[in-house]
Amino acid sequence: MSVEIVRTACPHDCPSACALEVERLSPTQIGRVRGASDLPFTAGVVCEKVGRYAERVHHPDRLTHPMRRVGKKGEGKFERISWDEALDTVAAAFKSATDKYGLESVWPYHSGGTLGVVQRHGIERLSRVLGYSGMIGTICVTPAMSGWAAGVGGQRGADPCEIEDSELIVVWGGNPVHTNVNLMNHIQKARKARGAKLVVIDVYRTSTMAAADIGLVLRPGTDGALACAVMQVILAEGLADEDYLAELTDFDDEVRAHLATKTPQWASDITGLTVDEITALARLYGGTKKSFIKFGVGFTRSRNGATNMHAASGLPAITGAWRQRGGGAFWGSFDIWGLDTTMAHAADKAGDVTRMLDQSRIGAILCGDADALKGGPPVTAMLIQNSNTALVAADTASVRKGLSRDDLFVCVHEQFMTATARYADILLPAAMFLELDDMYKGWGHTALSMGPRVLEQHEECWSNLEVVNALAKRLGAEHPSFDMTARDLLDKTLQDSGKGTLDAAITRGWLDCAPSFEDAHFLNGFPHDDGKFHFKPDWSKIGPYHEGMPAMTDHWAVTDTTGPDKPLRLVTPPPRTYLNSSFTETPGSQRREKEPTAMIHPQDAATYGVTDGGDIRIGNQKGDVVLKAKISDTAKQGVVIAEGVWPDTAFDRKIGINLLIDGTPVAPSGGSAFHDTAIWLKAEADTLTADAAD
Ligand SMILES: Nc1nc2c(c(=O)[nH]1)N[C@H]1C(S)=C(S)[C@@H](COP(=O)(O)OP(=O)(O)OC[C@H]3O[C@@H](n4cnc5c(=O)[nH]c(N)nc54)[C@H](O)[C@@H]3O)O[C@H]1N2
Ligand SMILES: Nc1nc2c(c(=O)[nH]1)N[C@H]1C(S)=C(S)[C@@H](COP(=O)(O)OP(=O)(O)OC[C@H]3O[C@@H](n4cnc5c(=O)[nH]c(N)nc54)[C@H](O)[C@@H]3O)O[C@H]1N2
Ligand code: SF4
Ligand SMILES: [Mo]
Repeated sequence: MSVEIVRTACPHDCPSACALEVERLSPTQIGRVRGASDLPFTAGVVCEKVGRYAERVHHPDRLTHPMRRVGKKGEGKFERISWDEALDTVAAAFKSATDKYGLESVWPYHSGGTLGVVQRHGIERLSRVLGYSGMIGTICVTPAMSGWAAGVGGQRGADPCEIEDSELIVVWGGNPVHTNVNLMNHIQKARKARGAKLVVIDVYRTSTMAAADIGLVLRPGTDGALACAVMQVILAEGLADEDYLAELTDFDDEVRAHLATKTPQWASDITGLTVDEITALARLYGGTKKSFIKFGVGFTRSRNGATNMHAASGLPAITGAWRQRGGGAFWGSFDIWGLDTTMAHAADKAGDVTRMLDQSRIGAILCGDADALKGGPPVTAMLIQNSNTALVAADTASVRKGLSRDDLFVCVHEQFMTATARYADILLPAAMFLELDDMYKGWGHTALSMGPRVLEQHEECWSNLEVVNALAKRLGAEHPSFDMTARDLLDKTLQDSGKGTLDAAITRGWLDCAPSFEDAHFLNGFPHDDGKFHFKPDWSKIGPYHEGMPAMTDHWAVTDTTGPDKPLRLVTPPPRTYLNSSFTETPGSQRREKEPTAMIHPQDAATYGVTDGGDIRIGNQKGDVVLKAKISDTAKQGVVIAEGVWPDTAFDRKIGINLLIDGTPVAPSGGSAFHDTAIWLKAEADTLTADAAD
């Protein structure tokens, strides 16, 4: 068999958007997948789950043809139908919803199954052109973005490839060994080349922390307190760059007096770190100008997530590290791309959408909450692409109750029979990235990776764009994009953005969209009206839920309340080889992840009579789930770590762990507090005894 190496890019919901080299064994079959070496951020590295993508793209359980539901909603019983019949049914359902309740009762819904410029957001054209409800995508990075916007202003920062020039790298609230593996390669280069130190700040001893010189394990949702105390020491010990503060920030006597009270002892009481740990971090950070903070998103998935990001983002302003190559900070590059998506996303019609619904509040929306529905009509018809919302959204019991409504029509376009797919009235088979054309914004670096098609169409699987275009025709939607292929739209987008032709970009493999060093480091000012970093943010300009947010860099004590009924805190971070609920179907990932596990501190294990490897039940007012216990002092006492959003089948009540996650929007702009849940815990034998006694 002749092996051809073909270039494309990874579409998955990951900051890396790796440029890939795929072994093509035939027009319908691939072998190994490797990272391309010429894209500086990818640098030949790829995660293990995509390395063995043959397992996913050639998976026997892929959906292969359109289907109509024959069982109950959620049951997963379907019969085969043709594409014409499926699309006619969806169009008729949308029209009848519109006739009854108006255009806003139809809600096209999507998430990050693919990050493709064309295939991900193309669905929004339905809302923009036809007047359906639109969606504000909040499930992932909104709290991080809000916190960064409050202080820094724009969504960019120092290029992560500069880490190779750093002397001190702080990985804060992220676990790149699991979630952004290429970053580790750049960190290791800095350590080898110049003995750079790596500090990792997390709520448990992650795989990334295992590689660090210094690991700090704090209590969840307390990063703002740590950041304030580090600033207090730096200011008190004369390590701050006072010129920088005066020139490029709003730092004043009020902020100085405020931070002076945030002593290491104060922060120690909140974070659970020792005074020595906090002071040592402050002296190390304050004494190293070439210091690069790489923020993860994990530490923002708390009720106070945006204020934690805001507080920590002030550190490079205190030391003036922004002035240095290899210094400053980065969390995500969302405003660097300069893409004109007038055609690809009908961006010129974005303002025509009359009702924007919050993606994260899908449970409340589908259950008829008037506030979540913005006082408008109920949602009675949906097209869902790229999302396994029934499993991954907060408050999954409400999501499922909503999806079960008899008066709601749901079309799901999916690759597998997911929890969400089971609720579909019409279920459509989706193509995978190797079978379609797109390009991907590497939001954890600065390149736009080109992802041309590698394989022929699989069975009857269609791309997102093909489904949306075909549906638009049936619904009478008028926009030139509905007559265009993915390649047409990619070429048009690139050319309209002054980035050349698609063919040229594909030949290159990727396009660098990095801002200049000065812009990335805000040397000519921060993207606020006054050009300054804000220690005193105006939260009211950032989002609607700003009430009560702190006026200055601070710890905001609003995390889920523990008490006698819920004494512990649950954190649910990403595992290494499942990506949200994607890859939970691949044998290689299943072998590595094994089963849903909760890591429990030895003292808690003793308190609750938990044995290593035994079953435990954790719960709150929303419900409970059973997991395997692993006794470990990886986190602080009182903190339970359960990696992964496992499929329903892994749980006794056939509903996953997000049953326990609260659906209230995170301040100030929404999002979900996935790592901020107060819980009770029982050894499962106790539960059984208690149940038997009832
Ligand atoms: N293998 C794998 N890769 C992934 C994903 C996956 O599920 N699996 N998900 C993808 C997606 S959608 C995204 S958005 C990115 C996210 O990637 P990251 O930026 O890494 O963020 P998270 O993965 O959400 O969380 C990472 C870490 O945050 C820690 N954390 C939680 N709460 C706190 C806190 O209060 N303080 C501190 N300091 N740390 C805290 C968690 O313990 C975890 O180790 O990764 C992507 N890549
Ligand atoms: N407890 C807990 N919950 C979390 C998180 C957490 O850390 N803890 N993380 C949260 C985060 S950061 C995020 S971003 C969300 C992610 O939530 P989702 O974006 O819903 O992520 P997935 O569960 O991976 O589901 C994506 C689905 O899209 C499908 N898909 C992939 N490509 C395509 C395509 O081209 N077309 C179509 N039609 N479908 C496709 C996949 O098969 C998969 O079922 O989950 C959130 N939920
Ligand atoms: S690291 Fe992320 S972008 Fe790279 S191949 Fe893996 S999932 Fe895809
Ligand atoms: Mo995400």
